[in-house]
Amino acid sequence: MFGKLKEKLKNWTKNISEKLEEAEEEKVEEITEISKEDVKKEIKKVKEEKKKEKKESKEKKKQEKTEEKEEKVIKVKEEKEPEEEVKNIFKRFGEKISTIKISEKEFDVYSEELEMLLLENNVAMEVAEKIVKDLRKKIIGKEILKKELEDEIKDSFKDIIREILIEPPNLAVEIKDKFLNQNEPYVILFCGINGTGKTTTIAKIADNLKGRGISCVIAAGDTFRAASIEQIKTHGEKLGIKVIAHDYGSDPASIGFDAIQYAKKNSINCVLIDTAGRMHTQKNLLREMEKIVKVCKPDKKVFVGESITGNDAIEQVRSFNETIGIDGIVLTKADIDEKGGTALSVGYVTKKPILYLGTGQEYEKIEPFDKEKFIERLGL
Ligand SMILES: Nc1nc2c(ncn2[C@@H]2O[C@H](COP(=O)(O)OP(=O)(O)OP(=O)(O)O)[C@@H](O)[C@H]2O)c(=O)[nH]1
Ligand SMILES: [Mg+2]
Repeated sequence: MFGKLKEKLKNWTKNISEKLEEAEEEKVEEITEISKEDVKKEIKKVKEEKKKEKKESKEKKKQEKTEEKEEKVIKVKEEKEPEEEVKNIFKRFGEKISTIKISEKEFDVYSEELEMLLLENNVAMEVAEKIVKDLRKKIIGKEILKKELEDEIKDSFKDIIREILIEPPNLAVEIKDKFLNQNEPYVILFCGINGTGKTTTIAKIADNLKGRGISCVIAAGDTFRAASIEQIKTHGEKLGIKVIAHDYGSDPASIGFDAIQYAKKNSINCVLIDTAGRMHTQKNLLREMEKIVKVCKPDKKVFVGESITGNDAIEQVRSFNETIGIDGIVLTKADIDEKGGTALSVGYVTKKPILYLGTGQEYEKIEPFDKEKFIERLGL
């Protein structure tokens, strides 16, 4: 999962650290060469002074013993000076050798490459630009210990991604809270284009919630696609979860409404409403979603998109968000997504959290979205 983006990011951070370190070493070598010259000159100067003093002291041979002693003390003191000077110079350069300051010019060489690799791995343009801009702000001009350069870049990345991803709410807690406080079922409406995994996700979530002691009822709101009602009924039977269904062609809003009434009567905690897949460009079908929203007043309107579709998923989620105002996102098929950029972008462009990742076809293959786990998966 997300292996490509992980590998590319790893290569990029390794590459930029190594290249910057090499460039810095070349600079330091030059400086050190110059400094060696300086040291030589300094030593020569001190030696000449000492010679001159020796000569003078010979001339003063006849002076008293106490004066000679004093001179010796001065000599010893002066003999130490060249060593001190060498030490100081190398101390100064030692500090320079162990730290790096990345300049704007140096960063620019690598930033284009970074932006390209992000775009190639399904990161939306605005998100790629934000990452580059934020990384620039974080690392340019900062005094960084050479041996910590790669980690410093990785840490900066981590912080940026943490900022981009939105912290998801705990759905199970919200459902329980609503039921406890209002004695009302929590209603979740699922939407998205055809075949993204809405029905499978509903079955997975129902099963997941059941495991947490939360009861569910499913509304078979896809009355359009052939065999859709049978499909969801089969899931319900397998999982032991009630499915409310009408005939094909009937109004999905009224099925949702009936499921809510059933939940109220039977003290069921949560209602999950399935809908027919519809293209985000079909305005009349999006308006049908508005009607379901008006009638069922869902607590959460969840967009279900495929992790693998990249920019298409971004367009879809934008369109659904504009029509019905979504509250959260489920990204399915993350198990077959090598890129990972959709997960990074889809929340940022809508400012809505990813609630779950679908990670396979089986019921247990669903994970509540975890920011830190995601960052870890990117190898950061
Ligand atoms: N690998 C993988 N496959 C998935 C995942 N979620 C769903 N699928 C598969 O995707 C296909 C479509 O799933 P559905 O749940 O029928 O999708 P849908 O959005 O309800 O489709 P429509 O009702 O036709 O719009 C099925 O074969 C599922 O098994 C997932 O997380 N990973
Ligand atoms: Mg379906």
